[in-house]
Amino acid sequence: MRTQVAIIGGGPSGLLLSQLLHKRGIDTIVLERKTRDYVLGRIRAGILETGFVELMREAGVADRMDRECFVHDGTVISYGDNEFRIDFVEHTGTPVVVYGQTEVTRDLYDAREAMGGKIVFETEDVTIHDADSDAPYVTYTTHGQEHRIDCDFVAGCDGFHGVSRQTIPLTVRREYEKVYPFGWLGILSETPPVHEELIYAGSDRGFALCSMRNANLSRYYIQCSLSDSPEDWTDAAFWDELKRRLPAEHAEKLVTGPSIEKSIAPLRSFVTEPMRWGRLFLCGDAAHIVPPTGAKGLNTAASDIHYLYHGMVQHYLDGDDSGLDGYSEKALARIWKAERFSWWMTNLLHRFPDQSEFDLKMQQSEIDFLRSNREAQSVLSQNYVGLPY
Ligand code: RFL
Ligand code: PHB
Repeated sequence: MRTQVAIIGGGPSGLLLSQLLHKRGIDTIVLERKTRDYVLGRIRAGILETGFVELMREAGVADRMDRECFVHDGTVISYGDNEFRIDFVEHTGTPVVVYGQTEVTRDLYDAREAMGGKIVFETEDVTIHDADSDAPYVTYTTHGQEHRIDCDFVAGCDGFHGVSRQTIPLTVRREYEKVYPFGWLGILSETPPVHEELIYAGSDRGFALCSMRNANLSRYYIQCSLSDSPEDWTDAAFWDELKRRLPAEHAEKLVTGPSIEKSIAPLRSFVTEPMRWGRLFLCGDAAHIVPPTGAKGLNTAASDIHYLYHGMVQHYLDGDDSGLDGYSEKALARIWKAERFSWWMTNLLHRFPDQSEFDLKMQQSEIDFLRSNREAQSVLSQNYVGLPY
């Protein structure tokens, strides 16, 4: 088989790139390790920057999103019973959009299938060969049979645990990582959200987040210990702990119900440099991870796809390689800012095991400053709605 761009990974990054390139007449094959249902069963991001929304529109897959999404002009931040609101639109003129990653991915799969896009599921042993030559190729097996795809470029969109990043030799690759000493326990429940906007809640017992997917589907998280497993937490214990971390006014209004999904995500900051090696380009979680506190993971994947897509279009349609040559530097410049913001939001609102009394005072002063200072709120807003591409 031959294609122009072999895409490893059928998550949001790989599918969005495939769909955008297809619209410009550039041929791709997507290789996904799991089944479509498995990918759609992962409950992840909920908040989209407008840059992401515009990319979905450009890809021709925004109709359902435009109909069903919620637009949020701001968010609530609380500590104990004290809360304040930050108005993104007042500070930046831009809101964010609430539309789940599951729905984004479903829309992309539907569009790829409708256009006859080539997606191979349940691929095993995907291996990238000769990425630093002019003739790269990818081999994989499905149902016991080995296949080979010759291509011009390989896009590594296979997430944090994928093979693409590992293909770059350690003599070239430099990795930066911070692992946080806690995780997020998340549940999904068919209950109305406790508040019309998200609530990011710090408390003496740890962080909590009230988010949503739609008018009768809520997504809640609490900071938990890394040694916990979802089975340790009954629904009743989760709701009790969540209420303790929210301002009383919201805790009283919280509608509880059975969880329909419960999982724990560890928190990590991670960046690999460079994001390009020869004809291999890394995108999304394959190249970088942020703790979810700033809602930046999927959104940084989208900015990578934006840069790579435009670089590929320049290459194929104009014979100009400057976009591809500048990809790594340009993508990383935006990534590091999102890394900083996510790290800062995480430090602002979580309880750390080794925090001293002094550290707690610093955290409290930072929250007080944010509450009372317009410029600080503006800085948070600019980062939250997304820095320009
Ligand atoms: P994905 O989604 O991990 O997709 C990679 C795909 O590659 C496949 N794969 C392989 N395929 C073939 N061969 C191999 N060897 C392969 N290895 C892996 C995998 O099966 C998978 O289908 O990466 P992608 O596409 O880069 O997308 C990144 C996003 O999923 C991620 O950044 C976000 O979910 C992060 N995130 C959030 N991001 C936001 O922008 N806003 C949020 O509100 C937000 N909330 C979150 C989040 C992530 C969370 N978790 C669970 C980590 C909340 C949580 C709890
Ligand atoms: C979510 O709805 O899953 C969500 C929202 C905001 C975040 C992280 C996750 O910062």
